[in-house]
Amino acid sequence: SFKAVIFDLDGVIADTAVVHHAAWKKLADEIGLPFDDAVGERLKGVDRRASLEILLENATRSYSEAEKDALATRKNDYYRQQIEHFGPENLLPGAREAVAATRRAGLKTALASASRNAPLLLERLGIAELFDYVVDAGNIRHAKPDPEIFLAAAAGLGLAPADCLGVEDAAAGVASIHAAGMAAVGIGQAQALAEADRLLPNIAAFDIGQFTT
Ligand code: B16
Ligand code: MG
Repeated sequence: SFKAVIFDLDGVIADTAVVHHAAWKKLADEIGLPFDDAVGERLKGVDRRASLEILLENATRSYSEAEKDALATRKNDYYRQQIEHFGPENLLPGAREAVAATRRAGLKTALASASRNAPLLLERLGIAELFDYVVDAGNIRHAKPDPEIFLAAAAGLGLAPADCLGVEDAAAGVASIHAAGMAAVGIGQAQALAEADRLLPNIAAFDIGQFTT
Protein backbone atom coordinates (compact mmCIF):
# COMPACT_ATOMS: atom_id res chain seq x y z
CA SER A 1 0.00 0.00 0.00
CA PHE A 2 1.01 3.64 -0.36
CA LYS A 3 3.59 5.35 1.85
CA ALA A 4 2.74 8.91 0.91
CA VAL A 5 0.13 11.15 -0.66
CA ILE A 6 1.22 14.03 -2.87
CA PHE A 7 -1.41 16.75 -3.06
CA ASP A 8 -1.94 19.46 -5.62
CA LEU A 9 -2.95 22.80 -4.07
CA ASP A 10 -5.10 24.95 -6.34
CA GLY A 11 -8.50 23.32 -6.82
CA VAL A 12 -7.74 20.43 -4.44
CA ILE A 13 -6.92 22.06 -1.09
CA ALA A 14 -7.44 25.76 -1.67
CA ASP A 15 -10.40 27.39 -3.35
CA THR A 16 -8.10 29.21 -5.77
CA ALA A 17 -8.84 27.59 -9.14
CA VAL A 18 -11.66 30.12 -9.54
CA VAL A 19 -9.30 32.97 -8.55
CA HIS A 20 -6.68 31.95 -11.14
CA HIS A 21 -9.49 31.60 -13.69
CA ALA A 22 -10.87 35.07 -12.94
CA ALA A 23 -7.40 36.68 -13.12
CA TRP A 24 -6.65 35.11 -16.52
CA LYS A 25 -10.11 36.10 -17.79
CA LYS A 26 -9.58 39.70 -16.70
CA LEU A 27 -6.27 39.78 -18.56
CA ALA A 28 -7.74 38.12 -21.66
CA ASP A 29 -10.63 40.61 -21.73
CA GLU A 30 -8.25 43.54 -21.41
CA ILE A 31 -6.09 42.49 -24.34
CA GLY A 32 -9.05 41.37 -26.45
CA LEU A 33 -8.46 37.62 -26.48
CA PRO A 34 -11.26 35.03 -26.31
CA PHE A 35 -11.55 33.16 -23.03
CA ASP A 36 -14.11 30.43 -22.51
CA ASP A 37 -14.39 27.54 -20.05
CA ALA A 38 -12.51 25.18 -22.39
CA VAL A 39 -9.48 27.49 -22.39
CA GLY A 40 -9.89 27.96 -18.63
CA GLU A 41 -9.82 24.19 -18.09
CA ARG A 42 -6.61 23.87 -20.09
CA LEU A 43 -4.87 26.45 -17.89
CA LYS A 44 -5.53 24.47 -14.71
CA GLY A 45 -2.38 23.06 -13.13
CA VAL A 46 -0.20 24.56 -15.85
CA ASP A 47 2.47 27.02 -14.71
CA ARG A 48 2.13 30.77 -15.26
CA ARG A 49 4.22 31.09 -18.39
CA ALA A 50 2.78 27.99 -20.09
CA SER A 51 -0.72 29.25 -19.23
CA LEU A 52 0.04 32.54 -20.97
CA GLU A 53 1.24 30.69 -24.07
CA ILE A 54 -2.10 28.81 -24.19
CA LEU A 55 -3.96 32.11 -23.88
CA LEU A 56 -1.89 33.64 -26.69
CA GLU A 57 -2.67 30.76 -29.09
CA ASN A 58 -5.66 32.86 -30.15
CA ALA A 59 -3.69 36.09 -30.58
CA THR A 60 -3.64 37.77 -33.98
CA ARG A 61 -0.17 39.24 -33.46
CA SER A 62 3.03 38.04 -31.85
CA TYR A 63 4.22 39.20 -28.44
CA SER A 64 7.83 39.91 -27.47
CA GLU A 65 9.39 38.20 -24.45
CA ALA A 66 9.24 41.51 -22.56
CA GLU A 67 5.54 41.86 -23.35
CA LYS A 68 4.91 38.30 -22.21
CA ASP A 69 6.74 38.95 -18.94
CA ALA A 70 4.59 42.02 -18.37
CA LEU A 71 1.36 40.12 -19.09
CA ALA A 72 2.32 37.26 -16.77
CA THR A 73 3.16 39.77 -14.03
CA ARG A 74 -0.13 41.58 -14.55
CA LYS A 75 -2.08 38.33 -14.16
CA ASN A 76 -0.13 37.49 -11.01
CA ASP A 77 -0.85 40.94 -9.56
CA TYR A 78 -4.60 40.37 -10.06
CA TYR A 79 -4.27 36.96 -8.41
CA ARG A 80 -2.22 38.28 -5.47
CA GLN A 81 -4.74 41.07 -4.84
CA GLN A 82 -7.33 38.37 -4.17
CA ILE A 83 -5.31 35.90 -2.09
CA GLU A 84 -3.86 38.68 0.06
CA HIS A 85 -7.02 38.45 2.13
CA PHE A 86 -7.14 34.65 2.30
CA GLY A 87 -7.37 32.77 5.59
CA PRO A 88 -8.32 29.25 6.77
CA GLU A 89 -11.88 29.93 5.53
CA ASN A 90 -10.53 29.60 1.97
CA LEU A 91 -9.61 25.97 2.47
CA LEU A 92 -11.89 23.72 0.45
CA PRO A 93 -14.25 21.80 2.80
CA GLY A 94 -12.53 18.71 4.21
CA ALA A 95 -9.08 19.65 2.90
CA ARG A 96 -7.34 20.07 6.26
CA GLU A 97 -8.86 16.82 7.50
CA ALA A 98 -7.81 14.92 4.35
CA VAL A 99 -4.15 15.88 4.86
CA ALA A 100 -4.25 15.43 8.65
CA ALA A 101 -5.91 12.00 8.36
CA THR A 102 -3.24 10.91 5.88
CA ARG A 103 -0.58 11.68 8.48
CA ARG A 104 -2.49 10.01 11.30
CA ALA A 105 -2.61 6.88 9.11
CA GLY A 106 1.20 6.93 9.16
CA LEU A 107 1.76 8.18 5.62
CA LYS A 108 3.90 11.10 4.58
CA THR A 109 2.46 14.15 2.83
CA ALA A 110 3.88 16.42 0.15
CA LEU A 111 2.66 19.34 -1.94
CA ALA A 112 3.23 19.44 -5.71
CA SER A 113 1.83 22.80 -6.75
CA ALA A 114 2.98 24.59 -9.88
CA SER A 115 2.20 27.86 -8.12
CA ARG A 116 5.02 30.11 -6.98
CA ASN A 117 2.45 31.52 -4.59
CA ALA A 118 2.03 28.14 -2.84
CA PRO A 119 4.22 28.84 0.24
CA LEU A 120 2.36 32.10 0.90
CA LEU A 121 -0.97 30.35 0.45
CA LEU A 122 -0.05 27.49 2.83
CA GLU A 123 0.80 30.03 5.52
CA ARG A 124 -2.43 31.96 4.97
CA LEU A 125 -4.49 28.78 5.07
CA GLY A 126 -2.73 27.67 8.26
CA ILE A 127 -1.70 24.23 6.98
CA ALA A 128 2.03 24.64 6.22
CA GLU A 129 2.96 22.34 9.13
CA LEU A 130 0.86 19.46 7.74
CA PHE A 131 3.32 18.80 4.89
CA ASP A 132 6.52 16.80 5.18
CA TYR A 133 7.79 18.27 1.91
CA VAL A 134 6.76 21.16 -0.33
CA VAL A 135 8.17 21.29 -3.86
CA ASP A 136 9.67 24.67 -4.76
CA ALA A 137 7.82 25.53 -8.00
CA GLY A 138 10.64 27.94 -8.88
CA ASN A 139 12.98 24.97 -9.34
CA ILE A 140 10.68 23.08 -11.69
CA ARG A 141 11.73 23.43 -15.32
CA HIS A 142 8.96 21.47 -17.04
CA ALA A 143 5.31 22.29 -16.33
CA LYS A 144 2.63 19.65 -15.77
CA PRO A 145 1.85 17.35 -17.68
CA ASP A 146 5.61 16.69 -17.46
CA PRO A 147 6.29 14.37 -14.47
CA GLU A 148 9.09 16.56 -13.05
CA ILE A 149 7.09 18.13 -10.18
CA PHE A 150 5.66 14.82 -8.85
CA LEU A 151 9.05 13.12 -9.20
CA ALA A 152 10.58 16.00 -7.22
CA ALA A 153 7.96 15.49 -4.50
CA ALA A 154 8.72 11.76 -4.21
CA ALA A 155 12.45 12.47 -4.16
CA GLY A 156 11.94 15.11 -1.47
CA LEU A 157 10.14 12.54 0.67
CA GLY A 158 12.86 9.97 -0.03
CA LEU A 159 10.36 7.55 -1.57
CA ALA A 160 9.98 5.69 -4.85
CA PRO A 161 7.25 7.12 -7.11
CA ALA A 162 5.31 3.82 -7.00
CA ASP A 163 4.90 4.30 -3.23
CA CYS A 164 3.13 7.61 -3.75
CA LEU A 165 -0.48 8.48 -4.57
CA GLY A 166 -1.11 11.77 -6.39
CA VAL A 167 -4.23 13.90 -5.97
CA GLU A 168 -5.15 16.41 -8.70
CA ASP A 169 -8.03 18.50 -10.05
CA ALA A 170 -6.52 19.15 -13.50
CA ALA A 171 -6.14 16.91 -16.52
CA ALA A 172 -2.54 18.14 -16.92
CA GLY A 173 -1.91 17.17 -13.29
CA VAL A 174 -3.32 13.65 -13.66
CA ALA A 175 -1.12 13.20 -16.73
CA SER A 176 1.89 14.42 -14.73
CA ILE A 177 1.16 11.92 -11.92
CA HIS A 178 0.84 9.02 -14.35
CA ALA A 179 4.00 10.02 -16.24
CA ALA A 180 5.78 9.92 -12.85
CA GLY A 181 4.65 6.30 -12.42
CA MET A 182 2.13 6.99 -9.66
CA ALA A 183 -1.57 6.25 -9.21
CA ALA A 184 -3.84 9.26 -9.56
CA VAL A 185 -6.94 10.40 -7.71
CA GLY A 186 -8.92 12.96 -9.70
CA ILE A 187 -10.93 15.60 -7.85
CA GLY A 188 -13.86 17.09 -9.77
CA GLN A 189 -15.69 16.52 -13.01
CA ALA A 190 -15.29 13.19 -14.80
CA GLN A 191 -15.20 14.92 -18.18
CA ALA A 192 -11.85 16.62 -17.58
CA LEU A 193 -10.40 13.77 -15.53
CA ALA A 194 -11.21 10.65 -17.55
CA GLU A 195 -7.67 9.29 -17.07
CA ALA A 196 -7.71 9.29 -13.26
CA ASP A 197 -7.57 5.87 -11.53
CA ARG A 198 -10.14 7.03 -8.98
CA LEU A 199 -12.51 9.95 -9.27
CA LEU A 200 -13.90 11.87 -6.29
CA PRO A 201 -16.29 14.83 -6.47
CA ASN A 202 -14.24 16.85 -3.98
CA ILE A 203 -11.46 16.54 -1.38
CA ALA A 204 -14.02 15.98 1.42
CA ALA A 205 -14.68 12.57 -0.17
CA PHE A 206 -10.99 11.60 0.15
CA ASP A 207 -10.73 8.71 2.61
CA ILE A 208 -7.15 7.55 3.14
CA GLY A 209 -8.50 4.26 4.53
CA GLN A 210 -9.53 3.29 0.99
CA PHE A 211 -5.93 3.47 -0.17
CA THR A 212 -4.13 1.76 2.69
CA THR A 213 -5.73 -1.65 2.88
P1 B16 B 1 1.29 30.91 -10.08
P2 B16 B 1 -1.57 23.86 -8.85
C1 B16 B 1 -1.34 25.91 -10.50
O1 B16 B 1 -1.40 25.41 -9.23
C2 B16 B 1 -2.69 26.44 -10.95
O2 B16 B 1 -3.61 25.38 -11.10
C3 B16 B 1 -2.55 27.14 -12.26
O3 B16 B 1 -3.79 27.65 -12.67
C4 B16 B 1 -1.53 28.27 -12.10
O4 B16 B 1 -1.33 28.95 -13.34
C5 B16 B 1 -0.21 27.67 -11.64
O5 B16 B 1 -0.43 27.01 -10.42
C6 B16 B 1 0.87 28.72 -11.45
O6 B16 B 1 0.52 29.54 -10.38
O7 B16 B 1 0.98 31.86 -11.20
O8 B16 B 1 0.70 31.30 -8.76
O9 B16 B 1 2.77 30.62 -9.98
O10 B16 B 1 -2.93 23.45 -9.38
O11 B16 B 1 -0.40 23.15 -9.48
O12 B16 B 1 -1.52 23.90 -7.35
MG1 MG C 1 -4.76 22.25 -9.35
